[in-house]
Amino acid sequence: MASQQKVWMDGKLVDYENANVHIMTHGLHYGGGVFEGIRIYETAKGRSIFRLREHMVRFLDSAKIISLNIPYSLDELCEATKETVRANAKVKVDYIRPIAYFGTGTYGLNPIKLPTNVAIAVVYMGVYLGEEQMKFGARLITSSWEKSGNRALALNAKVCGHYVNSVLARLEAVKRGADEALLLNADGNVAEGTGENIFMVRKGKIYTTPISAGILEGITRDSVMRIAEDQGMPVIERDITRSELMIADEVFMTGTAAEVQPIHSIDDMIIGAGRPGPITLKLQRLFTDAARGKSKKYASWVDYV
Ligand code: PPE
Repeated sequence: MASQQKVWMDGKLVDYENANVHIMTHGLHYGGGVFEGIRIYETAKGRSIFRLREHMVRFLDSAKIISLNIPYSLDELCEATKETVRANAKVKVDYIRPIAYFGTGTYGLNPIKLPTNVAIAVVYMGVYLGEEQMKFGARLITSSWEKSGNRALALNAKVCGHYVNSVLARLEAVKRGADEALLLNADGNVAEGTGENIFMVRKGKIYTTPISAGILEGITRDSVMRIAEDQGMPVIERDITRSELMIADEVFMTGTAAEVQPIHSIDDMIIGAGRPGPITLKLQRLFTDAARGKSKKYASWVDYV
């Protein structure tokens, strides 16, 4: 049965079945592409997109970093995203995946003469690490794989090829029966999860790792930092060690897919009381309200389609 789903590809909406790429695509061979993940929420005023503009700014910035020329403006990308969501009004989806990559033409690593392809697809993501995990907290392991460093990769860019590091760590977590992996950087400090930023609460103060630790500058991270600050609890950005997390009162992760995800344990060591803590729950509630357009203060974060 052909699905009703449509994908935006290089300016046109095509059927899901026809949204394919050529086998000699540079981005497939070498990971030369950039992507985004954006949530769609069902609200009282219909479907909405969370912080669309900020995601598309990061999309263009990621492309700039790898010298990938995206032939669309910020406004055009935002409009194309809305058009894609509208075209899929009847399909059960909650997540948008824009992707741009070096296409086909020449062979070998040098991408300079290659055209750029851009696509925007929608998918159903659901609760990223699972309903139970959202309720009771997820189980983390510390990955044996080191988080790649700032001298190797441009980690603030959301580049396709970077995610091999995350895939290795996620596989390790799954094989060990955990929900998600935490990665440490070359200095031994905490970087982030495979697709989430990390926060800890200790003695009433909230901390998160700095950009220099080799993390993606998360938009959920930014939203939570803003919300916490507005609650009179500014988040402190500084290096965090693995053993600090062990004795934290609360640990949670943030991401577009993961949203505000409480952490139950790290390497079988139970965090705090072993259930989502009060600050985590408060930030989670405020974030959820903001994302669903229920908060006047953060109304500008919500784009109705
Ligand atoms: N770190 C990494 C490495 C990362 O991939 C993400 C997003 C974040 C932090 C959080 O960023 P933000 O979404 O802007 O708050 N990970 C995306 C990919 C997930 C996937 O499985 O694919 C996401 O959450 O959309």
